[in-house]
Amino acid sequence: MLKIAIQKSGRLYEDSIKLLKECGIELNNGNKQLKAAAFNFPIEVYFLRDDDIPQYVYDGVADIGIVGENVLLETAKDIDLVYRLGFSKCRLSIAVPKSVDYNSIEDLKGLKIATTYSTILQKYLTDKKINAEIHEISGSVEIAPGIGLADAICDLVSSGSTLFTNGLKEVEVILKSEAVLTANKNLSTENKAILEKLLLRINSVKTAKNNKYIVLNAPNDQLKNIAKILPGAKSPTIVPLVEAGWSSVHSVVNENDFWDIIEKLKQFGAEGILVMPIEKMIV
Ligand code: PRT
Ligand code: ZN
Repeated sequence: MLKIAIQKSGRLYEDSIKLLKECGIELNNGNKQLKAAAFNFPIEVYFLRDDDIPQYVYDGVADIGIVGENVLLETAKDIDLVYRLGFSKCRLSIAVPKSVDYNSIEDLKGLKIATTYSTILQKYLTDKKINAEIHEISGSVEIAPGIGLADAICDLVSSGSTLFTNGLKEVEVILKSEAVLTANKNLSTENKAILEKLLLRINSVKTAKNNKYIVLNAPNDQLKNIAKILPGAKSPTIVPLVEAGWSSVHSVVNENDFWDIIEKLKQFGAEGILVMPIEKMIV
């Protein structure tokens, strides 16, 4: 039985549960209890505060856990980062009052910086050879400059509206963070095998999200050109249409190249292009 720790409530909770669901893992009960077993996969889910998850994974109370990379790095526990999950994206940044004339990182020298991320900030300042004072506080970091507690802050930013409403501007990005799957370094052979199975499922869900299934009609004299730009999983499927001289082409395209490919397909005379989401993709 593999024990996975996820956040009990907060920004990571819903996407963590959704991921398990997309992996076909059904839980017996909600997050009202401390833990819930899955009835169709050998996994047990522990609902915890995100800050505690790295410690529990390190101690082996949980075998694996989902946390923000920011929390993983701040707690600095010796556990593995096994998969970048791509949700709860944010950045850890330094911000100063809007009125401050800021030109380079040198301008942080001698300042007092309020943060809840003192470990990551200290490492960053040391690496950049900046001597500044770190003032560790436990919350509402964004109000620190306004009440005269600090000259600058170091906090998580996503839309930037918290900084904006507090009269601050983002001047340095220290870390780009997202939710990650972490694991204890000494998993049993049995649990390693379960983790491998889980990773296969996670990977197929993530790959599917990054790809689209595409179907189109093309004139036969352009099939060679079209096959070149639609590699698909291996190569495209080509089926003749009833109408002479035309074929239907089926393939898979990556989200990143999507519009480039569509433009080229149109140049090669493709018609009736259909694009569909893929639920799972095992490559
Ligand atoms: O109760 P528990 O301890 O489990 O939860 P928590 O309150 O400590 O964490 P929670 O749920 O707020 O965040 C969990 C994780 O979500 C973080 O560790 C990050 O990895 C990730 N995440 C993504 C964020 C944000 N985006 C985010 N915007 N965490 C916090 N914020 C806060 C930020 O601290 C600031 O106050 O939102 C504000 C800034 O947002 P914008 O949109 O105004 O820029
Ligand atoms: Zn927390």
